[in-house]
Amino acid sequence: MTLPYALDTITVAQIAKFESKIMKILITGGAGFIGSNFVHYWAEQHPEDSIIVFDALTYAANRASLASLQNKITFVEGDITDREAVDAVMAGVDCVVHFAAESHNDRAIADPFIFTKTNVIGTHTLLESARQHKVSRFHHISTDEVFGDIPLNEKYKFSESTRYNPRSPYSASKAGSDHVVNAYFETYKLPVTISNCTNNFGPYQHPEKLIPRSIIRLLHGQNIPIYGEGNQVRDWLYVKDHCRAIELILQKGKIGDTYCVGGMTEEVTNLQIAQKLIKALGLSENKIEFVTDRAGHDVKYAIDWSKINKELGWQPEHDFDTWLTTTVEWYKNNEAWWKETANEAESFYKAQGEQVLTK
Ligand code: NAD
Ligand code: TDX
Repeated sequence: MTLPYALDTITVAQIAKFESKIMKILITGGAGFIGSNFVHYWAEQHPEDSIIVFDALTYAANRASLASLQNKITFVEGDITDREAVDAVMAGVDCVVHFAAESHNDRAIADPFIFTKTNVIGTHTLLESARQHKVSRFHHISTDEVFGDIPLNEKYKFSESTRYNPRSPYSASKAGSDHVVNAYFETYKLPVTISNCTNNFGPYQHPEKLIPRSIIRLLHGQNIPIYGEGNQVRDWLYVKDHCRAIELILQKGKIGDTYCVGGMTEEVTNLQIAQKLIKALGLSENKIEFVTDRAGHDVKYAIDWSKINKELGWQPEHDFDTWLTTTVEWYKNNEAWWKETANEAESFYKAQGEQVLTK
């Protein structure tokens, strides 16, 4: 059997596409948090490109995130597990940037099967369609959670060579998707790249996630619900820094390679984040409560981002505290964007039996 492409041919073709500047870019999950930030970023940085957003508009999507771009993008509502819909949108596409996924750990614990369906079958469906349509680049957005977690007393970090060891239904489904992406590179020479990034934060993040949930609850005069003892550590990455990293990978990344993207230079626990948010909102009283812990809660994630720094010249633009202040301001000024979904998120947590243990 002849392979659809020779690797050298694809590399040259891919470079030619990116140098020619005009590109048809398909962004899956573009109505979600990181996807919508990336659509804004790409439309601003590459106004000549044709942008198609493909999104199933699940509970996690918010059309309002793209409202100001209405005349600059094509929005297609569709499911990445639907091969016919995917084939229809893939025609003529040069580059796929794949964000669409079920992304929330607490929902994966409550209802895991949709995670395997969307994240593994959906990614596989896109890959097969991209192969048939001979796209010049498929970039897959993944997570540091595929590597498992790091004991709190250990100082090592995850890197591109860390063995996969997912511990939750969400991270297992993301790990599965990464393996299928790599298989399409090895077997069919589909020109892929992968980025494994850490916890993102910033505008347009669903109120179910720690930072927006905490800010919104403080704005409502409520407490921040901290799981367990709050000593868990995440490697926070501002979403715009992440968008710049993806752009660099698309422009200069090596086909078939993985890039780890993280943000922090020092460790900050969930409890410390809660304290920083209380201070940022000018509050002084104790606004923290300890609630039911997450099942199988990963204690620490940390990423060594030296590869993307050395090879592509990427680094975060500002430190965590600066970006956290920007984020707090955004939520203060955009209540209309989060009001409804914040109520839905709180109903979800209530239905899961979240209980206050101590204050
Ligand atoms: P999100 O939950 O905010 O948005 C996901 C988007 O995908 C939504 O718009 C949703 O409607 C869409 N979607 C879900 N199922 C779909 C389907 N079957 N077909 C088409 N569209 C579908 O997610 P996010 O936080 O923006 O994460 C984006 C990507 O980045 C995901 O792949 C996630 O695993 C990865 N990631 C996220 C983080 C983070 O901190 N948020 C960190 C690392 C990696
Ligand atoms: O109310 C809360 N209280 C709390 O203590 C919530 C919502 C979370 N937490 C804790 C759990 C985690 O230790 O805060 C930490 C962050 O939780 P999330 O915001 O739910 O993120 P996390 O589970 O770490 O996963 C995120 O980063 C990696 C994204 O949701 C994933 O999609 C990504 O892959």
